[in-house]
Amino acid sequence: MTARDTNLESFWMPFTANRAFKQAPRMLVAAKDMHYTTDDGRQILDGTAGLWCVNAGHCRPRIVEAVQKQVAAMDYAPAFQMGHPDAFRVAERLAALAPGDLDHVFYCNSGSEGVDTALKIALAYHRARGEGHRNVLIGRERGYHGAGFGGISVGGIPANRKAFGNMLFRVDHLAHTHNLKENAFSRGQPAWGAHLAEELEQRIIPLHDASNIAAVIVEPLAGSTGVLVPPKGYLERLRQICDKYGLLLIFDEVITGFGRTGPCFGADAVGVVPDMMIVAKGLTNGTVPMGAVITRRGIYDGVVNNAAPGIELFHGYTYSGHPLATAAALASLDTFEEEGLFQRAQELAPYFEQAVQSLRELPHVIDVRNMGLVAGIELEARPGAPTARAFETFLKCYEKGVLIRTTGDIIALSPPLIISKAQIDELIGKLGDTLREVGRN
Ligand code: PXG
Repeated sequence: MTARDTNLESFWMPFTANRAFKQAPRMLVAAKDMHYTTDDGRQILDGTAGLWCVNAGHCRPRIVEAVQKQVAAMDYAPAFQMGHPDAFRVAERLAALAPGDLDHVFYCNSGSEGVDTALKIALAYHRARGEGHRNVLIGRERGYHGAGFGGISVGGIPANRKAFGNMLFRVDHLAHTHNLKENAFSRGQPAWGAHLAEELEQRIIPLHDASNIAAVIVEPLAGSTGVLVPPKGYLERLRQICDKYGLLLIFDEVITGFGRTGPCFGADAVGVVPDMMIVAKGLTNGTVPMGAVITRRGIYDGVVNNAAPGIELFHGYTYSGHPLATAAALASLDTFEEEGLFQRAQELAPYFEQAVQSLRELPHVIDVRNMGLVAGIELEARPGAPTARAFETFLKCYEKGVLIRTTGDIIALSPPLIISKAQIDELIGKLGDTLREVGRN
């Protein structure tokens, strides 16, 4: 049976226009390094690292072998009241990689679970210190924190919220930092916008009172909502205000983790140490689902040491620290390190910037923004048909053999960090050709 004979009806696809897809499916059947192979045998250059996760490129031998070996040696180990060595080893590696004293690691299986875990740890931490009244959670407009109820509550993407009514109710949102009038075509972090952090101190803290607020959660660079690069000084200012009022600062590094913005974490790129970081995606190079929350030592100590004897935190998942995931994580971290991929991302960033910024003259391009190996190209919406222009660009790029992502009328590029200069030229060249064609209407 070939992929073409597959019955497509039963699979309810996530975040996908199911009816349109099933009319004209786009099927991938293999992957290697920078390319996918389609079911009709075409090679597709991966401009998005899968869904922002395959940072070291596809089917890298070290990772493949580690997972193959692990599945034959021990397929599963109970996550509660039992352990296996690799779970501790990955935690130790992450503690060494993470900035400051973020040195304790709680495992889950996805970014969405990581967000729920971090929010719950924030609440448990305050409660353990006798401050259970701190239970308001502050997110940000245009934030994406996964698809769970916690994540959509602190998240700020209307389409992800409107059908679902019930949310966490003790939540407020900062304004987002996107402003085309001030920041269009900025290269790297925009100069304008640090002052937007003041809203936390000037509006949100007085409204709820600091004594009721548990945490502020933001993506260092907002990915899903269209690559919103943090203004210079903005995250630094959030850190100062959180410190002043005892609020925990959570960085959702699901996209920014593992070299996307250049250094290992977005936190490193801006020199800010959050209280917790959520990671997923690149942690296993996308091969096995895995997420983790990395917390400062004081948070672990606060929850664990203040608890009565016995289980300290009533939270966790059957697959927390799954042996296949930890094998994949160790091999991925080894690959990043051995190949110097974060260094490579930093070295390639100026070339990538030059290439993406060359798109600015093309029809309907109203912004190009970039940081590390991630870029957003914003198109003017077609009158009466928002998202159509970008989606048509996506479809035509796929026909030409390159994979891009779109959100609304924004194109996102986030290639594996192993991309070559020639492949950057190919990606941007084909995207440019497509924008010229699509721009005719
Ligand atoms: N936080 C952030 C910042 C994310 O970007 C999640 C949490 C949720 O992760 P899981 O593993 O539960 O999906 C994400 C996920 C896209 C796109 O192209 C982005 C994500 C997932 C799929 C597509 O914008 N981000």
